[in-house]
Amino acid sequence: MEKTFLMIKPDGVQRGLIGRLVQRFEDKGFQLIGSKLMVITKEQAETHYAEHKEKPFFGELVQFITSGPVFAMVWQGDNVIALSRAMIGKTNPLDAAPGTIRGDYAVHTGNNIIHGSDSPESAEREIANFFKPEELLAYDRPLQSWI
Ligand code: RTP
Ligand code: MG
Repeated sequence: MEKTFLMIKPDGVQRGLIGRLVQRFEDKGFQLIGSKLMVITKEQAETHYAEHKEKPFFGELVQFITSGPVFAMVWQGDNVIALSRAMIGKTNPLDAAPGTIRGDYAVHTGNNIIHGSDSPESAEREIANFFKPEELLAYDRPLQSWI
């Protein structure tokens, strides 16, 4: 089944949103198969955001994402990559529709609460950057067939 990497950024952790955000993905029907509260290293941050290396905001982005604890998660489900991106909303909260996470909780692009992988290739790379294989659990949920 498809997997994605979601990460509640330092602003989301500081604002006490972990529980509410986890709830949204559980309510949708996705399965949490790994999670941890962690302060990510500069190296992990630079690898994670490597596609933005040449952008003017790269330094600020790495500084922000390493500035405090994040809540790193791996979620599983059919089409979880695209569906969780839809739940997260557009990068700039000005464009993010109400009802999306960024639409509901964010005001500025720099503090946009949560990250979600944007493709199967990114998901695989990002999961490997933050989790060891043994930190991900496979477990049956009897109600899964109703989702
Ligand atoms: P993310 O990777 O964090 O899930 O966000 P995203 O896919 O929606 O957006 P992306 O283009 O990958 O940008 C990564 C993060 O960089 C910051 N950013 N700042 N100042 C700016 O113009 C700017 N553009 C992007 C945001 O924090 C964005 O989430
Ligand atoms: Mg991105």
